[in-house]
Amino acid sequence: MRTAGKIFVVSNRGSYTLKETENGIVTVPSVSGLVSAVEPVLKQQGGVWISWGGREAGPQTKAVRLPIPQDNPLYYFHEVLLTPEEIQNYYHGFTNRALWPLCHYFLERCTYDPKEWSAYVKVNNKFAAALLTEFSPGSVVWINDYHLALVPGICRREMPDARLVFFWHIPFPHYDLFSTLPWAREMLQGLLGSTIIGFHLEDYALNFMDTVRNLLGAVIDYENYTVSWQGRLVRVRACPMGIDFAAFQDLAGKAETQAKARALREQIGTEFVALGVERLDYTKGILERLLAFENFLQDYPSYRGRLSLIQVAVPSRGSVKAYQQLRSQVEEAVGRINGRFSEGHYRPVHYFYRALPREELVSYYLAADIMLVTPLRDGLNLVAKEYVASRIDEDGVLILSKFAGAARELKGALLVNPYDIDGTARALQLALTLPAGQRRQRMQALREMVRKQDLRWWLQNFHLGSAGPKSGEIIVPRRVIKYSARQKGTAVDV
Ligand code: GDG
Repeated sequence: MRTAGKIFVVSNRGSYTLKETENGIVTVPSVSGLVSAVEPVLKQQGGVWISWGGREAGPQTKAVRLPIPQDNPLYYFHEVLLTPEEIQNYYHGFTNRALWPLCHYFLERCTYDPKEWSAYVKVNNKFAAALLTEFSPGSVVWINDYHLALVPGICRREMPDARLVFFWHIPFPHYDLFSTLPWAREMLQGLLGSTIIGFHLEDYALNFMDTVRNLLGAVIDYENYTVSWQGRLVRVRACPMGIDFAAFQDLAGKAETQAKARALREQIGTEFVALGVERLDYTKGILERLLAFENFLQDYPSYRGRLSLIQVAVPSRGSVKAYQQLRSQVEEAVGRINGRFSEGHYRPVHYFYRALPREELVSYYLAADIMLVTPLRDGLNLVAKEYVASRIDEDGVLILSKFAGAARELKGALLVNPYDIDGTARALQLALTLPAGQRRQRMQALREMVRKQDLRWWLQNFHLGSAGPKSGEIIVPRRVIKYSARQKGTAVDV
């Protein structure tokens, strides 16, 4: 079945993981920034989400196309099946051991393996083929993230006039780093099949354009953010994703959510509560945060017994060795801190290795005096925005890493360098002693920003709605980067 005038989303993982049971296929919700951002759009506009549901291809396994939700369909889930070799080489391999660490500046964690690259090419062709069976002219195609960089190039050959919007959700690193990838040119050529390529930050967009200029010799117009390549004009956009502010605000306003938040505070039992929530990933700085918390309790003994940290670590990429190692290290640190500082009923760290339902997550946000979002590097970070949107009481302090893309927008947060363990400990002390008036002022400013630049704002700005850019239309960037300065390698925002 084809769906006209709708949106076709393509991404590695979708909103659900599919599991086979005796009673048929069941859907288990997935947790990620991409899902949080994409699903509301699909629910609103209708269409098809093409993604891998986590199942292996096999002689008995047929790819499915499911209505979501099943009883009252808002969109369809088109499953792409991957073979065990593809899962190993494309997913655990090239995307998780090459592209992810590379784009987050962890060059020492990168493995560049030709076998894994071949699997990446093969799987990108699979996704492109699935899209070609679904696509109907006049629709928007929204391709997501570093897993599928080749899809625009492959599809462009078959659909020369299609509007292919690509969004890169993670940082795009500096040319020096990206060019260490042996297949960097192929990746860029794939991406340039898009009509528009979007990034969260101008820095990422500029890194991309510099890399394209240096590696492909494409002509870049830094003033209008366009790339001329093989007779086509590709637009580059920098636009940080927003969240569904109203949805978080509404959830936070519910009596049940507030009751849950109070119950959580009671259960923890301390005067102050700090919170960290993220996928268990080495980019998120969980270990460094735990060290900062340990140093804090060491250096400010008066807070022992008075401050607890809740750390929710959502299981992620558990079959990749680096993630298994991280889990052991995090759990060892939690054990050490609790061993050192527990007393009577007091437990310093409350650690959960699981995902919480969305309603419960919001009650955690409400219960936390301090939210610690301290990634070592992060494309944007939606958790920081969700905390702010949930704080309808205009209280709470956000401690935010300066290496999270969201730090560019979230003025009002206490910014830290997560590598500076003592600096983060000092920020905790500052957050705990900030007068109520200042907390309110900062939270009001944060809420204003997250409310204004919400998901709807982002969709309009990013031309993902039905009124997208016409061919030949030039998109003007929000700020102009001085061309001459950029050519010398330094960006100057004016
Ligand atoms: C990538 C980029 C970029 C987390 N724990 C639970 C839960 N979550 C949800 C949050 C949030 C999402 O997962 C995480 O989004 P982030 O943006 O913080 O991080 P990534 O997953 O790394 O996302 C990131 C993003 O893409 C969007 O472009 O911002 O930089 O790395 O929405 O709410 N949700 C539920 N239970 C949990 O325990 N239900």
